[in-house]
Amino acid sequence: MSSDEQYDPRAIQDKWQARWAELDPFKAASEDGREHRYALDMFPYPSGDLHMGHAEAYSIGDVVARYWLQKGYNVLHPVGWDSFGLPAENAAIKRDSHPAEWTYANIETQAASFRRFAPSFDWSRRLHTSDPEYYRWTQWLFLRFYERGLAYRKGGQVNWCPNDQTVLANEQVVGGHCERCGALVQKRVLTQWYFKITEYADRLLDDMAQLEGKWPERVLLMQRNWIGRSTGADVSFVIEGRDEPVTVYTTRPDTLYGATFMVVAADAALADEICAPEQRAAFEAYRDEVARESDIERLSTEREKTGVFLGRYAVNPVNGERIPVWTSDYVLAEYGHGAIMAVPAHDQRDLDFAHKFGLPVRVVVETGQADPAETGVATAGEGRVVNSGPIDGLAKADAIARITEILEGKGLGRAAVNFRLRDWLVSRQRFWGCPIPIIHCEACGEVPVPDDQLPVRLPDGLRGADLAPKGTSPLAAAESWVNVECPKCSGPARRDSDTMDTFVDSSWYYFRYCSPGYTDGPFDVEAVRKWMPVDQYTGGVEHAILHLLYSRFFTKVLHDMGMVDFTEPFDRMLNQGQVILDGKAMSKTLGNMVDLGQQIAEHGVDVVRLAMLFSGPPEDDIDWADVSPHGMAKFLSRVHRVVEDVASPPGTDPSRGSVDLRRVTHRTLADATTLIESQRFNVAISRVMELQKATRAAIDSGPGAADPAVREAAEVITVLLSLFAPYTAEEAWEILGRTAPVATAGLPAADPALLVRESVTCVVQIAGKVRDRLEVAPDISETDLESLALASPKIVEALGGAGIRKIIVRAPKIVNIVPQP
Ligand code: ANZ
Ligand code: ZN
Repeated sequence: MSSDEQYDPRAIQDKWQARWAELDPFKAASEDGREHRYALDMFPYPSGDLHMGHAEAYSIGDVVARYWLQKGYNVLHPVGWDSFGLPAENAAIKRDSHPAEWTYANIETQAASFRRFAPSFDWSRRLHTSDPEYYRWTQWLFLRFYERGLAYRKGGQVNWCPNDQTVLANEQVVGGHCERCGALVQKRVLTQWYFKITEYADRLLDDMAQLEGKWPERVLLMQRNWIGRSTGADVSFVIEGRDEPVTVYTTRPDTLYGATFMVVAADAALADEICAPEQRAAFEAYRDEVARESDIERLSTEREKTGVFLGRYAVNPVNGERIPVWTSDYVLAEYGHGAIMAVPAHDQRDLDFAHKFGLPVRVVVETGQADPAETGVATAGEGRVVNSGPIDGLAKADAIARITEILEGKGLGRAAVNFRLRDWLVSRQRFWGCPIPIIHCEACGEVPVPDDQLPVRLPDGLRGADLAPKGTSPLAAAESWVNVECPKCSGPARRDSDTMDTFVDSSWYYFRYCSPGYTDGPFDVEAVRKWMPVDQYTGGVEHAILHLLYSRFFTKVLHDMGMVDFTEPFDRMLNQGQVILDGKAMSKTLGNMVDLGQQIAEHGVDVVRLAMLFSGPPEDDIDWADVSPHGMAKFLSRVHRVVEDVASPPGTDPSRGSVDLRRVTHRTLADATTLIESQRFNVAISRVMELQKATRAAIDSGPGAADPAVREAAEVITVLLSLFAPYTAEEAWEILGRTAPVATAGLPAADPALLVRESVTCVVQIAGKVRDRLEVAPDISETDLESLALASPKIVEALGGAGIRKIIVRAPKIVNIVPQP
């Protein structure tokens, strides 16, 4: 290319996209002795084309993958689609088509956009979770879970629209109403499939020790809170007129003497069972009201407390006191034992309830704070136990230990642990998902589909209105599909007509990438041993809880099955921020969307990528209004010109070049490595910008374009730029007379001899006499120099403990200390 040719981002995109397709530089290699790295991006859901959020996430993930490539590692950087899910089904109903049509058309659109956006994907490993070759193994895994007792059925609550007569997914419930018709959503109990994730609750918590310092702290915190391990005690209360005592779970057994009433969850079977006849009508009306509330509403501390007296009394096991039993919505049926002892003096919810219904308040922990009965503020802090017989005077921890011991001794209670985590409800009454590979036979019960009959494919022939919900799963209507022979007794049987939550599909896709075409199992154990755990996982913080928890759970089960030898799938995690506009997250309703395709058409891919990466640390939000695509475009064309000006041939030995420029080049190389490894991509880019400036200056007013150091600098700029702006870098590499692709050119090692900063000698005097000489940086600050001087052993010794009257610092040359006389 001649030197007067302009930098044209669009032309180089078309040129290199075609060349890269031929070169295929990003295929992860089979074993070849190099170190491995696995860079994983959260795979996309195919809803329309890629948007700004994708652009950001994949730019970030790509820096990491491309950095590892330049370091010479064998890199696995795959791509695939999370392609089952409700939006495809809704689109199919609306357009009278099949969800696959919408899904695969969108995948092709996204794939084309990805190719243009140019992440360093290994396209040969591409997968779609809705392909039978993939979901065959989702079903296979389901069956292994089933055999281990980790997949089971029980009655579970679903959202039910009484008008549409259908089950609603959580995302179809908006503010308690059906998204389709606006009717008030009800709770219904249906038999559902669950994964027993609670069996792994302790390990999911404890194994987080492996992730400390490698995952964002807030993600670890969210995981911890979601699992919610709490410790306390189970305590038995006798209910008058009932043989079996009722157990309550409490984290504060030290407050047992302060229990002034009991509360049973309105939707717990116990409430229904013990309700006295005269209270039944009130109770049932209340229970129906509660059935319409979400757990979030129920646990809100802002709402006024509601409840009904059940007309019964319980007996406090430690002091024999009779306390009334109430029902309320703030106690949840599914947590602990669905019933609590209420201690209004020390629990705010209980205090609010006591105030509303005129129930007594008794202080049993003296905290020094004002009386809760008067202030309306429960005292939850530390203090000394009072009014509590044998545990009076004890501090909280001792009181808990002592009372638990007493209860255990009398068989009235014991120490207990509770988890907030519930089993994972995996069945969905939906069409576009992975069919559950179970057959129901009247004679044999649940019968797993034999492995050699997998996959259980989705039935053909259903489309459009056939997929609309009809009370049960649309699959149940496909008679010829549903009715099968029992694999065990050959009698008439029916297929399970539910499909799996799409979170099941995404809980194991990263294993599949290690051996995508594998036909003897979900993955080749050896391939997984080679590539995994994932070295870095990049994706949105919106998946910080469920997706990661489920993936961690799957990995632990696979570990217990002997299929993998690690227990955590993702070694490091990076959550990118959001792309926002004028301070608000981009959204269709706010109308503040910026169209990615249009941005790319206007500025080119490299500018968009660079602008995203340069805007700040990757975990921060990007306000597109603050981003300067024009500044980035200018920088790229400056790089282009520097490269065109290089006047020495490829392979020129840089060692005879300008030392000043070489120092900048090697300092940039060294710093860029550290900056990229600590994910400060924006700072790394600004260092490349500085190097570009220094090179420009060397060409224009320094040793000139033919100096070997200029070529060295231009090549380092180009290789570093390939992490952020691959098209411009590739074009530059060609102009420099090198062979494509620049992506695997390799990062030269920084020469330590060129990293040594120059130093100057500083004289340290005491009362005018030279006592020490220090080698310091020429730009050292006065404060740094002063503390360096005072820390010198020779100075400490010479001062001999004398105080200091005055210090005069003239950085970097002289420090003069005037001691006390
Ligand atoms: C008496 C008490 C006194 C309590 C006190 C707290 C403070 P975590 O930490 O979440 O495990 N509780 C127990 N089961 C419940 C349920 N099904 N629904 C709602 N609340 C329930 O909280 C456990 C505490 O929450 C328990 O300790 C119980 O109230 C309440 F000064 O018992 B506590
Ligand atoms: Zn049978």
